[in-house]
Order: sequence, then structure tokens, then C-alpha cells
Amino acid sequence: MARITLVRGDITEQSVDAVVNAANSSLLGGGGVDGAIHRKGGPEILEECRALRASRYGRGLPTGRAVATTAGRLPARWVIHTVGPVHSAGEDRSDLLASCHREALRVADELGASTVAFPAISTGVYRWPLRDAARIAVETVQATDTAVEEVRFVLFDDAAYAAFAERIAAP
Ligand code: AR6
Repeated sequence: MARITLVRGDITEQSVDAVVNAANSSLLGGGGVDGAIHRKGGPEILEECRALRASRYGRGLPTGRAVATTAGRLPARWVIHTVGPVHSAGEDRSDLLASCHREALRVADELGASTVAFPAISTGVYRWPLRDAARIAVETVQATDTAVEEVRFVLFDDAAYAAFAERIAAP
């Protein structure tokens, strides 16, 4: 099982083997984490995303799946793009949010990444309540068999940090 660490900060500044991007199915960029990664990582990332759209993922990357590209100019080797579910009050999409974490770790294992930084997937534009997202993210990482040594959750503000810290402390 990977060791879980928490930091408050910006995911684009993490010196890790892989950073996870909270992308959308188009893989062609957006706001939030996705916008920051493409802005700081430079055009090489988008080029590889376009190539993925022209080959394996002609119809886009499905929600809950993950795929890797270069990290361009980021201080990481790879970006692992995953698509979180949009939160829904009427439908339980927790399995898809768990799947993002499992699939990102599976791709990290394929790459041989031993340190991986995750943002709080789906808790921004996709409106997932923070405490519930923290529970799903931490439980899933704890339950996933992986060779990744460190999973670093990178939380952008106090509220997100507190939600993850509370969950890590939970028995
Ligand atoms: N570093 C770490 N965390 C960040 C950063 C950053 N640089 N910027 C924002 N956050 P979001 P989602 C936090 O919206 O909800 C995009 O348009 C943010 O405060 O990035 O999965 C994509 O293209 C929040 O807690 O991702 C998709 O269309 C968390 O990261 C859509 O948004 C996730 O917020 C995906 O939405």
C-alpha cells in the first residue's frame, strides 16, 4: 500500500514522478487543475493529448479511466489524465470517482512511477462535496494494491486540506 501524504499547494509545482490531472473526456484542456497543468506544462502535453484523441480515444477518455502523457515543462515526468464524474444529487457516481484513483495508480504502475501527486478530483467544477470526495479518494488509495510508494494529495485551499486531514486521521 502506498504511503499517503498531504500538502497544501499547487499541483503543478510538485516534484514527483507523475501528477494526476482532473481532466475532462475531450483531453483538450479546461479550467482548474487541467488549465494550470497545460499552461505550465506547455504545448507538448496538448500535442500528446491530441494524438490520443486521433488514436485510442477517438470518442474521448471515458469517465473513471486514466491515460498518461509527458509532463512537458512541469517538474514531473508524466501527467496521468483522468476524468472524474460530475457530482449528481440523484445518482450515486462514487464508483466512478473511486475508479479514477484506481486507474491512475494502475497507469502509474505501468509507468514505474513511485511518487504520484493527486488533486482533489471532481471537487471543483464538478462540484463533488469535499468531505465525501476525501473519503472516497483516501479509502480507494488505501485499498489499492500498487507499487507506488507515495501518494501525495495536493490540496489547493484550507477547506480541502482539512477534509483530507480529517479522513487520514479516521480509524
Ligand atoms: N493545484 C491543486 N489543486 C487545484 C489547482 C492547482 N493548481 N487548481 C484548482 N485546484 P477542478 P474537477 C483544486 O475544477 O472538479 C476542468 O475544466 C480545486 O480547488 O480542477 O474534477 C476540467 O477540464 C478543486 O478542489 O477539477 C474539467 O472540465 C480541485 O482542484 C473539470 O474542470 C479540482 O477542481 C474537472 O472538474
